[in-house]
Amino acid sequence: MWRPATALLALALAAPAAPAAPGPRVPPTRGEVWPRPLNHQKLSAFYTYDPNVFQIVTKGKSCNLLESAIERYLQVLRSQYSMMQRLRAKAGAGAGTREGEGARGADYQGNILALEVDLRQLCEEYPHADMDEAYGLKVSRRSTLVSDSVWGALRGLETFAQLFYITSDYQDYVVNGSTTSDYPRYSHRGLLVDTARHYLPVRDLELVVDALAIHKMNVLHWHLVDDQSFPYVSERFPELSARGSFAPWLVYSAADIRRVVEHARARGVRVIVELDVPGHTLSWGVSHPELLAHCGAAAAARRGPLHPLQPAVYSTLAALLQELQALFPDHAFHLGGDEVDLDCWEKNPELIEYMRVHGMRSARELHALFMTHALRLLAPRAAPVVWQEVFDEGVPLSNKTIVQVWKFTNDTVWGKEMLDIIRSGQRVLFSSAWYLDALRLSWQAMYSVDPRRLVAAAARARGAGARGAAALAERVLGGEAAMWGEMVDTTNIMTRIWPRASAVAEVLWSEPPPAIEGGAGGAAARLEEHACRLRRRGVPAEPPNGPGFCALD
Ligand code: CP6
Repeated sequence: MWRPATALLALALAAPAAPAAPGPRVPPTRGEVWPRPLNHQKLSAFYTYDPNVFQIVTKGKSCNLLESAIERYLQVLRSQYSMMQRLRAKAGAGAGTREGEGARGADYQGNILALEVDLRQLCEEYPHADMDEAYGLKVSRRSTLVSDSVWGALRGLETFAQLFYITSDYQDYVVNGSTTSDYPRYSHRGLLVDTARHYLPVRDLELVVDALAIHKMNVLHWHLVDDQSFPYVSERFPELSARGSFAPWLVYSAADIRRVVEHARARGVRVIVELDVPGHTLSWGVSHPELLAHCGAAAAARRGPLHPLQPAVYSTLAALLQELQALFPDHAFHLGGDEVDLDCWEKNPELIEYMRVHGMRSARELHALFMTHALRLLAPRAAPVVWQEVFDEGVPLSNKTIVQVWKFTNDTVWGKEMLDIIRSGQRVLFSSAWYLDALRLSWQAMYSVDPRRLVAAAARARGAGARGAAALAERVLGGEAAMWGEMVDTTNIMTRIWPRASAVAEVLWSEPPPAIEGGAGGAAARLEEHACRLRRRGVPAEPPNGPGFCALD
């Protein structure tokens, strides 16, 4: 729905243009891992990969999750190797003059033989908010990957695969010796995907999850329903999607959802569903007009948000929440609460009367009343997530509640907003700087914002000491890049997301550089390699840096 607030935001987002990128190409790095590991030492010694020789074996604990991940990564290496073979064949004469292994130089150490995976603890079933993702990796002829948790093993396997590269003469697929010890700075590293403004096929959602895993991102935030469509097939209320979806087949059944959740689980990715209430719910009204408030006295008056005094609203919501919490095992559940059309409620005679009787000065208090009731409908174990308005409007929130900051203002305001939320006892997710639908936001713009740094700066500005500021900043759990769906569907969503969201992934996993590193090993060069890596792994990604090329088959 187009409203002035959104229009202003769109203008604000249109202002800073991406740096023009003419001139010489940015040469890609080779075998640099994205997001950059916290500690990584690379040797000049290198090994060739031969699919007939190389194997991955488990040494410690194992489980289906780990075994199938190992199979997937063996397949990644095999397919990259055959891409190299095709390039070698096409490079043809001139490139083929090199003779024997001697030509590979003094650092060449022969074939890499194996990776031993040493998992120290039993596997967990589902990824979760406090999962351990740390791992250690040593690459040599016989490489080792050590982790306490299966999630760390998954992250380490991804790093291992990314260390391999096709040589500049297209003759070999190789890996350098190295040692890595790595873990994430932020525990919540997510991407929002909106399946209500345009439908996305389940296969696309799975590909998005594959891409998240490549980035060691661990949350798919599924904005399932909105004004424009209701694609979720409810067991209790099938009419919601039967009448509220774009078309009868553009829906998500329970089986579809289980498929996405399982695909994500296997890759260490949590799926957090959002059922956005009480605004952004016009699609509910196609089959259930009685659930929406009229914005006026006349029967013909326009309908707005859910009716905050209607018992059927809460019984319907309770049933939907119960179904969705059974389908989505993650404890976090996003209830939305953003952009509620309070003007509409203020025009409704019944609500005007209620506000008068209860001494409410604004419809903000109705929003607070609605959210308070809605939050109580979640299971006791749930960790509720809400958009920032719910905090701004004074809804009493438990300390388990997570508040997601999204408004696009400026970094001083973002820092203050996050600090206020933290001081009130809640934890924070940050999205404001990471709108992928804003075409003019470059990867550099996304890369230069670190939410903890903003909170620490806001705390210092209010007189906190360095240690106090750092402790407050710790309450930022992480953030999410947001791919709102108005202007994307299956044709263009991947290149709209990648590789700009790669910048967000690195902010959230790695220590942020004080400034974007330039030069040969800098972020641009590494992203140049990474975007091509994404394409070779089947993820469409647009060129990040202007002129250049990606060697594919
Ligand atoms: N849809 C929903 C949206 C937005 C929000 N909620 C949104 C509005 C403006 C901008 C970005 C996102 N499209 N349901 C706000 C969280 Cl700039």
